Amino acid sequence: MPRNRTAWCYSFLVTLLIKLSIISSFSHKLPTPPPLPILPLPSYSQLKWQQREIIMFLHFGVNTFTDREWGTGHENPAVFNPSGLNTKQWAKVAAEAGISLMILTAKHHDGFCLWPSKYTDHSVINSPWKSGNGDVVQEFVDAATLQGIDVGIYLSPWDRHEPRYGHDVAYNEYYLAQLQELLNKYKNVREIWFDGAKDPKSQNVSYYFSDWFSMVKELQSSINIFSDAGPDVRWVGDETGSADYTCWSTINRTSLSIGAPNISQYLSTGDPRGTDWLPAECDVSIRPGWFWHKSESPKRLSELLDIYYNSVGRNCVLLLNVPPNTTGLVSDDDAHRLKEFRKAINTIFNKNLAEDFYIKVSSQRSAEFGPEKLLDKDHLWSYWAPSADDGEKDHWIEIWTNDGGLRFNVIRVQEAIGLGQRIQRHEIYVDGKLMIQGTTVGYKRLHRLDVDVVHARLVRIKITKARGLPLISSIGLHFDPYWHSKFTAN
Ligand code: FUL
Repeated sequence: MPRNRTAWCYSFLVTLLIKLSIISSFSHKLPTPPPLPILPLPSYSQLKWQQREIIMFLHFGVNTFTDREWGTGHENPAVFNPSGLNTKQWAKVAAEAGISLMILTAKHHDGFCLWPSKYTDHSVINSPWKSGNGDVVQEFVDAATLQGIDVGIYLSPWDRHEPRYGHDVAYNEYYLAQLQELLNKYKNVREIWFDGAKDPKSQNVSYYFSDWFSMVKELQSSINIFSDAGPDVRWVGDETGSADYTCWSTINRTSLSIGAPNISQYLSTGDPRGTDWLPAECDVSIRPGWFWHKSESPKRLSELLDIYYNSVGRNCVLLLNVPPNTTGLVSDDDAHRLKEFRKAINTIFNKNLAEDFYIKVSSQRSAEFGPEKLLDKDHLWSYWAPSADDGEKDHWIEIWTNDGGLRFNVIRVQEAIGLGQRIQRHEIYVDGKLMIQGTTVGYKRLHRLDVDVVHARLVRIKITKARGLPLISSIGLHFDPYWHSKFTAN
């Protein structure tokens, strides 16, 4: 090849490469960053807790054997004698119900401890069960761990047995000693439960909550502390398994105190102006009582589904109590009902009918925040975001089909709560007709329509009021065959 031809080729190639790199540096568009969050935000542990949806509570202790709900504290430890206690069975029942966290009453109001506490005689040590050598808490933790289920502990502040109750310093020292005992011995406790229940006629004691909470976090930092007033999870204000129609995960903690009267409505709704992220937990029992009683039976499936819609479907976590019986097992009736409950939830929600249809949105922030994010499996960090300056008063999502083929009775909407809870009001139209006038959404909002089934062409979800731009992580249309069904679901 002649020399000047080689030089020409070389300079041509170099020019081409420079041009290509200039073009590609223009065409390589970096992704648009997520919008700014709106405070307050959940902590990492609170986000994990929220995704659990259903937690199992287990009330077990001397009351199981005395057929009471609140023990007197004078029970003889000899009454605690389960003939076939099998915590593996509890964990199996929980696993089959899709539960990822179980909370056990390590000590209820009667003061009887299910673990061999060295600070009291009122415990399994003085019971005939395993000749006083047993530890229910340890067996519970081991069985749960084996099933890959996390554990939580309830340690009743009110103690009707302990003679130190009524003496502030002495009782708080005793209580803190037991907290240290439990949280040092049993690792990876994910939730600790403090309630405010107490007979007004019993002695007065000031609980040193700040000391308790600091000690808990010192011993296990990823734990969520539940109480009427948090600091991580708040009580919803009732024991029916139901939150208010409007339910914010935000609230002002300064307006709360543990065991205070007249705050239940505030606890149930939360506060859009709240400066604390403190989501609500709805505790309810599968049976009328918290402890197992021979005369009682589990709630019907339809009742459990109502509870699910009114708790998980209103931005809360459901804490469902399933009490072991005198044998030390979850009763067959309860286990069976739980299995049905899980099956029903899966039947309703495993199929998202919206997936088969066309989704249109009022606008989008950029290519990364498009409507396809509404249908993927990530319900936290992948979300649709409208454009900040689309000139639209309301932001909306439409689900379309040309043939009227939408057949559903439940609508699901979820916010990207990792960036704050925002939606204050929303409306849902089906074929132009207003069907739902909703308020908050939060992690998950479920609307079960007041009809057996809807056949439609167009569903429009309109956000009419929000703290900032709404960020929606998921939507769904579902069919609930248990709703108003012809056969009785029981
Ligand atoms: C209440 C207690 O008084 C009940 O016995 C039950 O443990 C419930 C979950 O919390 O405060």
